Amino acid sequence: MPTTKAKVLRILEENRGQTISGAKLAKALNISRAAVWKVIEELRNEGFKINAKANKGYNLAESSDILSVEGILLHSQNSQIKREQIHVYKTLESTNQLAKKMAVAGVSHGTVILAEEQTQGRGRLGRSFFSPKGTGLYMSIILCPKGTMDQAMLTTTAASVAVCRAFSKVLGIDSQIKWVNDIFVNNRKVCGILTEALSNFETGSIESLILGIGINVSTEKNQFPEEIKEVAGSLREKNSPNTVSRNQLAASIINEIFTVYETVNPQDFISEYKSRCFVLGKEIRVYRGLDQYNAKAIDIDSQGALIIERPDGSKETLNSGEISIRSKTD
Ligand code: BT5
Repeated sequence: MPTTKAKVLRILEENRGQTISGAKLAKALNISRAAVWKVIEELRNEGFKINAKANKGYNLAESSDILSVEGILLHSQNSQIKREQIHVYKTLESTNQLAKKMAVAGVSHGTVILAEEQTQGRGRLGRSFFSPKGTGLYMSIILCPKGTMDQAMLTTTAASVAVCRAFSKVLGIDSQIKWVNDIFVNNRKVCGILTEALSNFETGSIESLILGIGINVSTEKNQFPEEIKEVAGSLREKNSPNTVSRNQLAASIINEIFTVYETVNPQDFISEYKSRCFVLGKEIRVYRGLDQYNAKAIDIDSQGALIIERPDGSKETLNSGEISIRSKTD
């Protein structure tokens, strides 16, 4: 059941930018005007930009961009996602970390965890993901597949395509994929995906997949730490006229993920993945554990693995690992 606060927020979200009288809100929710005022104050304290005009009422400013269950539900056409499956936090160490705990505790397929900020956002192989407050989208989706490890790879592939589709639909932004899980806009990494699997020790089957998605929405260039300044970028650059509603973007990504996840024929999204994958045909450097070598990126197979060709002509299929594109001088 939504709380009174959630109900007020829902009405404000539905009428974003328009002023609604306190009396109308009070009547719609069957509470006193004083109670409405109290809830408005609570929302303001949480960071929502709500304007109050004497004798007129309240409006949620167009520029207010705080993540909320109500905001996500409003933009979600996916009837599968339920209010109680969306969990929004101000700050977390890592949404993937909490998602894992919740998956172990047995939450349902499709549960989503979001945070305004992560203090220990994680990348792959023990790396970190810079996750500052209020300017990014950091979320984890718990999926309970019936399958083997292959599905983890395919899920990351599907998720990359889903995120690109959401960027295009919500923002009209064209994006490219760097195998295996990075999404680039204007040659800069704007999104990273970390898929973690929880498997059943005895049967070896996967019980849940945690799909962690981190996006720089409006993080400014000078906000990024020195070591990633050259590679990281954001969806919305400074002074851009476009505002990005993170709730809308989150809803669209969730929607697209369910759509691709339930695709019967993975080849549908594999072909889109390939067309967006900018490493194909390029000379690359492969890093696998302590080993590293040169190769050419040839193709993506039906599972999302990268097929490469070594200088001696031998081919290899990479299920995981790290690559970089070599410049002519490398
Ligand atoms: C990733 O790892 O890019 C996966 C990132 C997944 C983050 C999400 S946020 C929600 C969920 N909860 C978590 O704790 N994690 C997931 P990887 O391919 O290993 O890339 C990490 C590398 O990208 C770092 O070593 C940096 O070089 C760079 N990097 C770090 N933060 C970045 C950022 N905000 N934007 C662009 N590049 C970044």
